[in-house]
Amino acid sequence: MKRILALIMILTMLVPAAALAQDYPLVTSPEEFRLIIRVRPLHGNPDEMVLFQRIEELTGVHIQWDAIQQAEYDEKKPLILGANKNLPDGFFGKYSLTASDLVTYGSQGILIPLNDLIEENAPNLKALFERRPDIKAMCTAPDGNIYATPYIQEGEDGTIFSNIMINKVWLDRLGLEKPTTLEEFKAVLTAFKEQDANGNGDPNDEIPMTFKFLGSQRDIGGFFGAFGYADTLTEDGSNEGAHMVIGKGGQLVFVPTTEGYKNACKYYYENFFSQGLIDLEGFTMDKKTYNSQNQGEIANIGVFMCWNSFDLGTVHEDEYEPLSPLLGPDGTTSWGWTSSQTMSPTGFSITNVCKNPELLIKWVDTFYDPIWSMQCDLGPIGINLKDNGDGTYDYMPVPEGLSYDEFRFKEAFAADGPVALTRDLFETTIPRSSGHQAKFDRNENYYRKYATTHYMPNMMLSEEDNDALSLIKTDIISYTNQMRAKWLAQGGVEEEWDDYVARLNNMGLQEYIEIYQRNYTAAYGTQE
Ligand SMILES: [Ca+2]
Repeated sequence: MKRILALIMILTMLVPAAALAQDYPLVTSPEEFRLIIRVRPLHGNPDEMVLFQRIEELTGVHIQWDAIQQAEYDEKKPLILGANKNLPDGFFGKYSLTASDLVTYGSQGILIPLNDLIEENAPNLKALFERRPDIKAMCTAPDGNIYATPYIQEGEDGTIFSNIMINKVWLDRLGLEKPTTLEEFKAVLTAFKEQDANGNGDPNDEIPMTFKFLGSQRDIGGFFGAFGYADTLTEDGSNEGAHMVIGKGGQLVFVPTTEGYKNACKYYYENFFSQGLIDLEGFTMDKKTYNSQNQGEIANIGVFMCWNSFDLGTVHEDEYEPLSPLLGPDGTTSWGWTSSQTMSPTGFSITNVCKNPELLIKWVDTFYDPIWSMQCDLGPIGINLKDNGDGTYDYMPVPEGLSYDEFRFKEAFAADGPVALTRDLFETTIPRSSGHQAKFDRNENYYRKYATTHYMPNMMLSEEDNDALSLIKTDIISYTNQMRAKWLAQGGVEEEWDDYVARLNNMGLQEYIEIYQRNYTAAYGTQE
């Protein structure tokens, strides 16, 4: 039954798009555009990527790629946009512009509105917007204009970032079960710490649990959910709403001034950090140090926070199993989820110097055809993917000596392209890689039912709101984060709480909440 439904879904989804498909090639004589593209160290040279060569063969459009490395991008971008000189015809890719760039440079006329261009020239995007009004809403700026096409990747299920992995070999050696409550978790970490869990005769070389403070999926923001709401995982809250979550009736909540947050700080300090059960190095270590742990001959980490099970390398990966969020003292818990990691309003933008925006939008619309989206993100058919001939695809084996990502990023603009890989496509047409499948399964089997804290989504704010936030946001976020670290590592939350709340209010916390609330309500109403 599920398969039949899936088949009907593909047919209803693809047939209208196919009927409206572009006429290729798009031009009868060669046409050229110059595009800025931000490349990661892993990406191949865009001029040599098989993906772009095939798109050129199909469309007849030549692209002069102006590639800028990730490390230099933030420095170079404002020079290109700010001076409004030497503008390219467009900006290509998820990180080529930010949501606030779209509002700023869109309102100045440097980026042109795409609404009508899409309506008239972009059948794939038009079909996507009709099928997924939520995506269209995300792409629409406060002034009603669409200044960029989106990036959508729902295959891996990045809606739930953070996973907990626990060493099953250690549990078995010590005769312990997987813990389900914080109390049991404390007993397990205590045993890991004291009972030579890795069995090498040295009772002092185990780190019961490691994490990286505000290091995204490596953080323990999710653990606050055992006392109410899960909290932000990143330093500035980007992608996870800056400590803001969506409460009942679409009312936003600033988690770090809730009673549950206060209780969580006290509990984790008293029961875990002050007991040496969670590594204090987690507050200061960098990402590279974090990821290079556990590489010795014998595993020395009991529990770690991660996106993938191989985030601490593959040497001891097999010893670990996923752990569900632990239940708090009242028998409940909540884990965080977000839509912002899988959906971004920035995929491709056109500037006011482009002489033929109709052709350029037709060209980029090609990337929103499901099969070209797939190849842009996962690699070209015949290189990274195998066509099974029945409307489905498989992964080609990774050549000896390359990692999967090296293989994937070489010939395609993996991870950052203007693509729409929606969840339904992964259920019908596109395979998940083994890593993506594992992440998807972990989320479904261990986290989904606890994922009740919805982090505030990224929103495109007006320039006025962005300006108002820029005066207060940094202070509020950095003070909040600093106090979270202090209370977890050293305690003192109860004594300092009232002063802390008063100080946040003086910094403009109520205005901060009001700005986000107004924008959230305008976009989503009372949605939770
Ligand atoms: Ca040991």
